[in-house]
Amino acid sequence: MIKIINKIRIDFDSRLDSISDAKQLEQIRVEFLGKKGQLQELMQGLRNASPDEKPKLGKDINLLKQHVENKLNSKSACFGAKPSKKSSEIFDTTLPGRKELTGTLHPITQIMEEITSIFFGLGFQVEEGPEIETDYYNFEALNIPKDHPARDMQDTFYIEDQTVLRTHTSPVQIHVMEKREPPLRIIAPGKVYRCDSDVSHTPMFHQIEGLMVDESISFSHLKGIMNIFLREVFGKDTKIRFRPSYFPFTCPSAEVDIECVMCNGKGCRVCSQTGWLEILGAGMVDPAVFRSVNYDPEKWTGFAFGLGIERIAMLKFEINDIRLFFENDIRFLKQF
Ligand code: 2NL
Repeated sequence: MIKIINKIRIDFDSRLDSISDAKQLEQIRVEFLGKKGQLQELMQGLRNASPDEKPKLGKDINLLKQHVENKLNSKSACFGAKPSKKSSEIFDTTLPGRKELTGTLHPITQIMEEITSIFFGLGFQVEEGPEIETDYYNFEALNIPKDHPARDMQDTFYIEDQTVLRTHTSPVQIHVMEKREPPLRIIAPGKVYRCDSDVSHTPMFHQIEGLMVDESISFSHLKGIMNIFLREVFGKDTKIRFRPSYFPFTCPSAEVDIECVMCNGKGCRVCSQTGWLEILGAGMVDPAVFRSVNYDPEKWTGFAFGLGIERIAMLKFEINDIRLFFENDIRFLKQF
């Protein structure tokens, strides 16, 4: 049997030397290591060996097996593919590469960037500020005194007695006015917080506020800028109307509507049969606000406006539940 083992070894070595491709290599592998291969046959022959020969013969067969495996493996490196590996492990260098999946901006971020860049083009500077504010910056300086009904309207999250999560981005403009003299053209985009939750309200949402202060700024400037902005976002033929309204920080105040984008003014469920959609609130800065930042209301006038990003995004993308923006379901997000 020792002779057979040596013969197989010599036979294997000379066969391996003569091959020239991976296919022949695989043939040899099957012939020697396969289920019906020569080494398997040797193992079966071992059963008939005498008990004192058996250990030595077993050891020799194992050494031969190792020799065959090692040589097959190093030879296979010459041909690229490794025949001793499972087909799933073979690396096919001819396959095209896998594409890297790229993400997209969140729809809210897209709208924020779009609106910000429109105002940037109109000469407005972008300003940011803290999301945690004092009662003074969120309310007092904006002419919203304690016990004023407007405070209840805002459903404020209180952190401490005099500390709140900002309910609008107006405090940003107060900070800027305290630091700088007019003329001023700024917008303040960011997160705001109100204790409210249903299909059209979430406790955190996004707002953009704008402020323009100079000598002899009038309501016509406000109308002009709002018209340019709304036509840019909703299309150049957008119909726009101003309705009288009330905010403690502006006087006079207005709400600005566009013709319903769903029904083109005919009346539908989205516009509650009115044909109009409320888009933003605006007005001339109340003299009381100017006094709290030490601006002379006799010298300076200005307009301000505020709008909710989620509301704009819902109308633009025809989304009926605001909560979809915050679930971060990839099937929702990849549509934008
Ligand atoms: C709305 C209405 C508005 C303002 C925000 C403002 C800021 C300063 C002074 C005066 Cl510092 N006004 N902001 C003015 C009018 C309306 O927002 O419905 N927002 C979603």
